[in-house]
Amino acid sequence: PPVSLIGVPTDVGAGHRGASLGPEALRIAGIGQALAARGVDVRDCGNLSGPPNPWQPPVHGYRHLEQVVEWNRALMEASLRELRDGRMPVMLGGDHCLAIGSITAVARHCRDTGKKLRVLWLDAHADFNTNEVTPSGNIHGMPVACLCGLGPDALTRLGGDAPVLRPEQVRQIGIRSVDPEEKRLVKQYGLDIYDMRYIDEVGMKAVMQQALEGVDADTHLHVSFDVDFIDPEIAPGVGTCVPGGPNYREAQLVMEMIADTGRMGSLDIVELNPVLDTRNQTGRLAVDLVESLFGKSTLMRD
Ligand code: DIR
Ligand code: MN
Ligand code: MN
Ligand code: MN
Repeated sequence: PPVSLIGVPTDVGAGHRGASLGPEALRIAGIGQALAARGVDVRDCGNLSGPPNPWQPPVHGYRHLEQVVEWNRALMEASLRELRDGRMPVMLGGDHCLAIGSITAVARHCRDTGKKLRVLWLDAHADFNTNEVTPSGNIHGMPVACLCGLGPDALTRLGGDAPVLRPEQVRQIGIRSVDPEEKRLVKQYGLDIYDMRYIDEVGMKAVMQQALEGVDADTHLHVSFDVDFIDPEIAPGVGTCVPGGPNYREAQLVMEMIADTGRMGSLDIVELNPVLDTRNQTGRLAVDLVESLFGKSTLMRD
């Protein structure tokens, strides 16, 4: 389908400033041209606007809740508009709090069109904190919990009904940093987590086969790609680096196997922080991986 790039220059959900510059870094790394070169019909919708970052401490365990709600409401509406227009929204983030608005829109669209929704969450983190257990108050550490109905009404009911997702619709890949109380919650909710230990043991190919099991012609696949998923040796431009992530080829294989399904209907690219990057290295790597998500393959498979 045709693609709509939606810039979401927010860092109100993060603990470092700078992810708000991510959309421009992705554009400068050539995301639009790269997709056009794949034969994709691309439209850049420009950036959404929202409240500035007030840089305040958390209140009741949430930092900038009001601003996070406002950004996500704007994104949910913009994304739903593109989906209803028959286009694939590609979110240029921005911090990972934006997945609340983006996935709420996708879930609504799936309900309207009778599609099954599967979410692939590529991340070093489980993003399943609540205000009661968060060590930071940063809402980018909470989107999966909010989507599963755990969180403030303003976020869990952005689209009206909650929960937006059942945990069994989510597959998390690359996880290697989960806070102690968050660990208890993901177990309680039965989240399907392919952590780095499991990836080491069975290999990325088997992991992806399992994560994509049951994806069929009636499935809308949403990919939420937190750039800190990738090993920080090759992707330093993120606010929360965790060593021991997928290497270049493992990350490519993930993208290639997603592309092979032909079912990706929406994509978040989040947490790229150009302030912490080296000559846009991480931005360029993200674009390289996104090309694979759209079917670019190596010579041997063409
Ligand atoms: C940590 C870091 N788990 C927190 N989280 C994320 O603050 O909740 N970093 N998502 O990207
Ligand atoms: Mn992360
Ligand atoms: Mn994340
Ligand atoms: Mn490339």
